[in-house]
Amino acid sequence: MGQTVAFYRNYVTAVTGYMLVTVVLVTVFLLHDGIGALKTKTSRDERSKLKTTVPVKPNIILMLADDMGWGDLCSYGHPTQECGEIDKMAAEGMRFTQWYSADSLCSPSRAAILTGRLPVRVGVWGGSRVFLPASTGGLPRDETTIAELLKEAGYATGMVGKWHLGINEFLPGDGRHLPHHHGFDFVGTNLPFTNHWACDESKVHMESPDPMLCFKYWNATLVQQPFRHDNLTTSFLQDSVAFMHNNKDTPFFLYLSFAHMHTDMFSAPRFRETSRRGRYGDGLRELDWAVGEVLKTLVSLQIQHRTLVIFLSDHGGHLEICTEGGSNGILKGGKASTWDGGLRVPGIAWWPGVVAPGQVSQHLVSSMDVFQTAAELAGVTPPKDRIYDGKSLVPILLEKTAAVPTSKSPPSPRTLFHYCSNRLMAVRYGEYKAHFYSMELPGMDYTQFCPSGVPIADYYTSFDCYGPEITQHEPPLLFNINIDPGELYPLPAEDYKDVLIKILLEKLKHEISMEPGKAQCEEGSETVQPCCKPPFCTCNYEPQREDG
Ligand SMILES: *[C@@H]1O[C@H](CO)[C@@H](O)[C@H](O)[C@H]1NC(C)=O
Ligand SMILES: *[C@@H]1O[C@H](CO)[C@@H](O)[C@H](O)[C@H]1NC(C)=O
Ligand SMILES: [Ca+2]
Repeated sequence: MGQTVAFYRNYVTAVTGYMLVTVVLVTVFLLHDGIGALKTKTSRDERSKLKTTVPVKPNIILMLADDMGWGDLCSYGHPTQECGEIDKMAAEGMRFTQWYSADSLCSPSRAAILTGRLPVRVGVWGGSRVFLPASTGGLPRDETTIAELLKEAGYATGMVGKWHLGINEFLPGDGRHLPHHHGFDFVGTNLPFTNHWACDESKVHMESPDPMLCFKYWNATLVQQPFRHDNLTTSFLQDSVAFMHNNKDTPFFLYLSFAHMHTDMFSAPRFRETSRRGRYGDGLRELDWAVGEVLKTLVSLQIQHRTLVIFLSDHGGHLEICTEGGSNGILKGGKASTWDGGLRVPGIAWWPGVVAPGQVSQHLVSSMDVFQTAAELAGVTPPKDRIYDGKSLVPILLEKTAAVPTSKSPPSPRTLFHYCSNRLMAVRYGEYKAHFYSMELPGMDYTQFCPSGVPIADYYTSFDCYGPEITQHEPPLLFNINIDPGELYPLPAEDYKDVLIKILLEKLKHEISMEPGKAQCEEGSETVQPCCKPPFCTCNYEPQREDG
């Protein structure tokens, strides 16, 4: 190893001159063309081709699962999870094998999906890396979300489910960071924070739910604290279906963000003990049912041919939660880390008549691509004064590859930057991935931490991006992800000089363009904590609903 490091150092010295020249060139390029030049562009040709093939201003539905791992679905190879509606959606559309989230935790990943930009640019980093109920920060108002972008094109915009992009700023009820401030005209039942494991009603983890962490809103109003789980998914679905009905004649954008598969595990009584995979599988079946109902609604309204539906997870499975943490399949690590298990997610696109059925795409794509895809489909230009990290998926969605993937690698190498908070941890460059830093794996003693498969603590996500759990790699730990998707066999630096040089140049170019947004996850105040009836903070203003 010592020899390799020495070799790498000499090598880096040798290329420093070359890199300096590049710095100058990149700087000149930036000054000359402005930041706008780094944006992805759609050529006129592509656009006119698009007009003839794709309905203009289609509806867009984004369904997001929470913490679902890459290996959790039947269609992604889980050996005991029942096959269901999501797998049918995949069979009728395009299933991506290399879809990457922009971050391995909830808030930053969601900020990136909605803005098409890396969380570090947006400012969703620092402190706890996610928003807590008492956080005073949130998704900054000057960011343009997909909802705001599409409103410009005349879309009706709706949001239902988990938000996790900030709640209040100054007062417990000011709701200054809630979805209605970010372009969503309709906001139904929502969890401004999350389905935390302290919300457990099954007594597996908690005697009783902690109201301070478990609250449900209708639009900007607190309606239930702590929230009940039995009718949660039904409420999300009913609100979504109502929104689709009300807007079937105008283009709409619906963001339906599920509480599943985040711990705690839950499902309505009729889904309990229906999966051979236990509590996790039961919850997944409930989520799966709701996804199927959304697609069926589109078909019954006869608008499926002008609706693109994307199903994603916000990041990988939460491994230290044991059997309640899902599966990342053959990938290494999980939630909170920049190993592929934390970042690679199930990603499915469905659009009858436009996306050919049975497609399996091996293209390297990112959750940040949804923003540019929406912009292209709606024919709107995103604000030009900022850098975007995604690109439109429209050309890929129109591809008609064989259902059986070919051995050809993707046409052009794509570069993805994987962060932990504001620290650049790893760079994916085409088939290669270089870790400059990596996070310790939750390689604990499972008999001690997971008695009977049930976790005793939720500690791993609190790992700091600068703490002792982080290892620096010099030279970077290099893997060929095409050959070694489990990131098990590092490649020797001396044999991959050319690759490392290219990666270092990409990294340098990226770092020059990087202006981190002001950290939003650092500050908090107990005075902004949502609480419906002090001092107990418990209430239920929820009207009776039928379980769908
Ligand atoms: C949601 O709540 C906000 C703040 O009270 C309000 O301005 C907005 O009109 C509400 N939206 C709907 C659809 O009721
Ligand atoms: C929730 O669903 C159950 C059935 O699972 C139903 O009996 C109950 O009335 C529902 N509760 C509310 C508040 O709608
Ligand atoms: Ca999550």
